[in-house]
Amino acid sequence: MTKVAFLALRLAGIIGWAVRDDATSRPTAVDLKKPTALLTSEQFKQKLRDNAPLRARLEPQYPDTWRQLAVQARGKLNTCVVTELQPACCGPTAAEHFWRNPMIDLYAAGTSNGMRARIALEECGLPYKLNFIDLAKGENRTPQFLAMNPNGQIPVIVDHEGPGGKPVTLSQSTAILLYCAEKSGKFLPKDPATRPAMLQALMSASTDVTPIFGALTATVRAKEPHPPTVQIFKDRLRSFFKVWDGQLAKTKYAAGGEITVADLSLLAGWLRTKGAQPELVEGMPNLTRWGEELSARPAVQRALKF
Ligand SMILES: N[C@@H](CCC(=O)N[C@@H](CS)C(=O)NCC(=O)O)C(=O)O
Repeated sequence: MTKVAFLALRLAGIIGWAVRDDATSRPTAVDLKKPTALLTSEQFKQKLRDNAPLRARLEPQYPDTWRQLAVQARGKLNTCVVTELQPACCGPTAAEHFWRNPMIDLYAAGTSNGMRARIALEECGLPYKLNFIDLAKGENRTPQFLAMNPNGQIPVIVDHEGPGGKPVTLSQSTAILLYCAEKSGKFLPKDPATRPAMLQALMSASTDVTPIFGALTATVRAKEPHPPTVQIFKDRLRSFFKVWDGQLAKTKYAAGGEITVADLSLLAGWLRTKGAQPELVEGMPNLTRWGEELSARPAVQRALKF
């Protein structure tokens, strides 16, 4: 059999499977999207590895289906049509969800605030597309960007299906974090008694740690750095982390025994400080234990790849 004939048969088989999978009258993946590319299994596996938005979109809602998808990618098929195979594997409901559920657009760069927003989207399992904004090139100052955030600051999200089905444009990394938490129902303690501690921890992470890190970075990068000013910000930031280290000696996470938005917020500040000024978080075993545990989470790992 020629290679072309083999691929044609394979294609027919996969599409047939997609149609058979859909036992209801709902539109199938085949109706919604035509196959666009034949991929080798290696290319397909790579696509799965690279496709964080696809994972973010499907994995939380369809963990079993996702595993099935991964298994198929591992060996069963030598070739596949990626646009057909993904929904076909997931059955009609997931297929509809996959093709119809609109994405959130994230405009960000790998700064602490950008990380905070992306960690929120990944951890909350919300489907999104990253639009990288190159701050050095001034991409945050274009008329299009300023229309989304007149302050010219990343991160910004555009949720094409916000409350009431209407689009929402949102800046401020902590607002985005809370928006994602509310939208997904994750990382906000249900018990009202634990909410004050969560709010305090969230504000400390978002309004003490991150702005001081930002001020420190600006003074370090100034054309003519003023060492005493740099030192003031370094001391201040280290003292905040020292308090966090003490807190994390008493509680597993920032606001108690469960991971909340406060942890996701603090993590962004800790990771950036550890990367840029490691001495400011050194010698803090509880903070290190906490930071290493959280940063090993697959969703966080995905969020850090800018
Ligand atoms: N409070 C804002 C701060 C955002 C912010 O400072 N963004 C920085 C990057 S971390 C930025 O876009 N700077 C570019 C500029 O101001 O020109 C938030 O939490 O999102």
